[in-house]
Amino acid sequence: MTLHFPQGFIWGTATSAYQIEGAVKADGRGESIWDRFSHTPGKTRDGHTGDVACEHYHRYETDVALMAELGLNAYRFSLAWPRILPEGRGRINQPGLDFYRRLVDTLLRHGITPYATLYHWDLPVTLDDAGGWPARATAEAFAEYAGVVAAALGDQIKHWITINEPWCVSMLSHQIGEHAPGRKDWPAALVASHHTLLAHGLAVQAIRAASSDAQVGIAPNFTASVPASASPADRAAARAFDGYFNRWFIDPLYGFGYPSDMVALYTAAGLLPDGMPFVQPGDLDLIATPTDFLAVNYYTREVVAAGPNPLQPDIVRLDVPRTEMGWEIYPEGLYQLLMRLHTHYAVPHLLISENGVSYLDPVTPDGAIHDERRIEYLRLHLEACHRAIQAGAPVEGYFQWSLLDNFEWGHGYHQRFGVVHVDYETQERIRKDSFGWYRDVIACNGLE
Ligand code: IFM
Repeated sequence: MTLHFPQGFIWGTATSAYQIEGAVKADGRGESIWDRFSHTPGKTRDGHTGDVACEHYHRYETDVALMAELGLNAYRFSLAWPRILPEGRGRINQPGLDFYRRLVDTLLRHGITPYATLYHWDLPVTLDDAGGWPARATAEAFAEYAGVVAAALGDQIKHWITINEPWCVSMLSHQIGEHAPGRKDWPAALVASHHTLLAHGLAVQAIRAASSDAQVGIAPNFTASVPASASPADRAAARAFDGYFNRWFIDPLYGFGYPSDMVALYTAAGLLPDGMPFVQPGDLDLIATPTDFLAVNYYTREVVAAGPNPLQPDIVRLDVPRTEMGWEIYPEGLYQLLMRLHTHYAVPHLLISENGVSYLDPVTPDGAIHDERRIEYLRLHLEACHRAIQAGAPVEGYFQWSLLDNFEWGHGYHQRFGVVHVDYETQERIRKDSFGWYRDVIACNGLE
């Protein structure tokens, strides 16, 4: 049976600056927290860094040609803040803006609509040295940066995503410490989470002030949280995990404020020792400023059982097929998420801004890459997306993660999410089988 997507459906791929650009010292780019973190021994696997990555900074024309061959009508990429404001605020580095102008010109020439993410984790180090995301000033600096970029590029870029994955910006980076800047301070992470959302709200205003026809959204990452059993304890644990990972971010964005059950749990655990004085009058209204779309990043679920305390659940590892990242393949979670955003949060416009999978399929002697498992993963998730659309969820586009194999943060180059294989020795791009499959999906606007 053919599954047709609505007419005008947006078909894209997604990438981010630090993961593909390389050229970290080119044309006046400043240093970011990921430059510093990846160059700190022990922080990334085998000490990999984004210094060279896919050399996209110099090879963007080749990469846009691949996008055109795929038939994409949209491309999501991120701008590197330290290329544009090397010190985080103040001085503008024109060559940094010029690079994105060249990229966007090339996209538009191929009929590909640019979706620009402003923050995909490469905070200028100067701002981190001044306190980073736990400091309110970082949110204000972000708004300044957003205004500069929208004023400079808003004539051509009409779609903006403020922050990629606020859970990662705050929790993964400040509580768990796996991502730059690598802190392990839960109270500071909660403050950082607020400033990340505040930065989004301030940036929505700054972008709209600079570019009146801009469409703006944010891209939280969601993980389905499923109780390991029907026991009240496991259900409560799954609810708390959902609060920690999902509701803490989406509730304030849609006007519900911070979830009171989570505030109570964090308070009981001593993680909000002074309450929440960092939430200043007016902040929640700013955060809940209506946006033009919600961008959704979705990959997997966690199966959750009661643990030593409500904030430390046991994550149960079922014996099920997993991706190279160890993530369970759970397309039903995408369907449920889209329906929940539609029914509970009443989100009027939804985009799937990331969905994809890492597998390490070899290059065969004939130079091909037979990544059937990626095709299957993408197919299952597109089916889930289609089912949600049929059930009324206003899903308007899908951005596959990722166009190219790239620097997968702490995993370095040991994970490969691309529909295009990158040989990091030669920078050769090799189309995987999934590339042809996705091209066919786009060409017929659906799944055969
Ligand atoms: O590569 C990342 C991306 O930067 C953010 N979302 C998840 C992807 C896969 O881990």
